[in-house]
Amino acid sequence: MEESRLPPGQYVPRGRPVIHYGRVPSFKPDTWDFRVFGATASGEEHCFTWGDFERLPRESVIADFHCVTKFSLMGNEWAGVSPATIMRLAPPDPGVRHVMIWAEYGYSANLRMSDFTAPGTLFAMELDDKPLTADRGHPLRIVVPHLYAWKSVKWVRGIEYLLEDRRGFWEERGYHNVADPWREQRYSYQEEPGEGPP
Ligand SMILES: Nc1nc2c(c(=O)[nH]1)N[C@H]1C(S)=C(S)[C@@H](COP(=O)(O)O)O[C@H]1N2
Ligand SMILES: [Mo]
Repeated sequence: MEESRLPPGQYVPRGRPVIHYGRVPSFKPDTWDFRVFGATASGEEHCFTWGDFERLPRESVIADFHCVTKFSLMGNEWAGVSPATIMRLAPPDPGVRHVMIWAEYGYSANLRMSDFTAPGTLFAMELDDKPLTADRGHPLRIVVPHLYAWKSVKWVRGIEYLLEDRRGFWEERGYHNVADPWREQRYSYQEEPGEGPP
């Protein structure tokens, strides 16, 4: 393992830990939907069924990911739908600078638009050529490999375009609003002016 691939304070564990808050939701394909709401260009909400979502063009990304509890999972190959595809079909208002990712049971994480559209960010449906397992976020999770992994929301059900930044689940509970592991942005007390909502 190249030393340079591991952000400060991180280690590579033996297994591949699965971690989340609360229970693993069950997937019901008939009622599952993916909603794009908030500050859309048209002002209307967009809604994708599972059938719609499955037919979207897929891309893949190979990336490491880094949990703030200090383990890193190296060399994951994710396949799924790029944020650019969603933004093309459900465009944001030009003033949108932030996105809230929403999951089952109300889990959420906020992203700057620049992190949402970064090259490694993907709405993943597969990991290492297999559909995601239930505990890794089946049927859909976002991966934001360049930020701490609490931003890589599992069981995603929608996104909300934001004109003003707002904290998500862990960001409200003392974790850093931006969450760059290379800068060890772990906790909200480390935030510099401009890195979080007032
Ligand atoms: N919906 C949801 N997504 C979540 C979480 C969660 O509690 N709920 N935990 C996050 C955290 S803290 C981590 S480290 C990663 C873990 O992903 P993994 O289980 O695939 O290792 O999922 C993230 N996504
Ligand atoms: Mo985490």
